[in-house]
Amino acid sequence: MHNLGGTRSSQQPNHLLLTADTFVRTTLPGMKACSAIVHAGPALGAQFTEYTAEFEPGGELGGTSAQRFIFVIEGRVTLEVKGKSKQLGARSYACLPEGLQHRVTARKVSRVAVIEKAYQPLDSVKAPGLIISNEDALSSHPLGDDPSLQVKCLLPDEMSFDFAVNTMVYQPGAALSMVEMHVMEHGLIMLEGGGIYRLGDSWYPVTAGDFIWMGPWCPQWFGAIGKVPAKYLIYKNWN
Ligand code: UGY
Ligand code: MN
Repeated sequence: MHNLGGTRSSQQPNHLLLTADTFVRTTLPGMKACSAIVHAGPALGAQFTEYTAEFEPGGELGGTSAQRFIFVIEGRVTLEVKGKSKQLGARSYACLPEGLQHRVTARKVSRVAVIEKAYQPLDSVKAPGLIISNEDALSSHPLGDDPSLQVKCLLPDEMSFDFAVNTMVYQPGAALSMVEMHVMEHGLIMLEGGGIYRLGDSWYPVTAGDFIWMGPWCPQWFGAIGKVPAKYLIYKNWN
């Protein structure tokens, strides 16, 4: 049915909600048999770039001059780096330091969240090395004292990392205990379930597949609604 121009997507000065019905695909330089849904980038005012890469069989990601974080949402990709080849299935991820030559290819249809950010070095802190892991291998901790809201930190809590990527799982009915306002910006992909996201002075229904950008100090709150847990992958600039 025609939606008569209606969508949940919304662009505001300090936040952006992108829903699947408004996704436009493009090919980024170097991509082969692969397209990108660009969610956030400098054109928006963000200090990082985030996109979902959709691979066809034989697909390949282009290069980047920035550090790159990849998280496999669906399918399987091959990461070739430092002379080794690693298979990354669902929920596997890698964090590739700036300047590290690598290839990301897929033999079957796959979807990968990609985050790229120019590294901001700190005096006397060594830049981080390569990280390859799977979310399933990590243990979670409650946010604050709420066991119904579990966080997994995908990157080590070390000053060498200038960003963090976490997954957050809310049991139905669980919510952030406060409206957060902070200097860090966020890029968020809803992976499962849904609920209500407060962004600025608006409350949005959100569901799996949506993307949200939150600018610095954007008022933010989430409550999970539905019969299944809500889960999202969230980036923030850090340290
Ligand atoms: O890490 C965070 O700032 C996180 N609690 N924010 C969010 O879920 N919107
Ligand atoms: Mn936050």
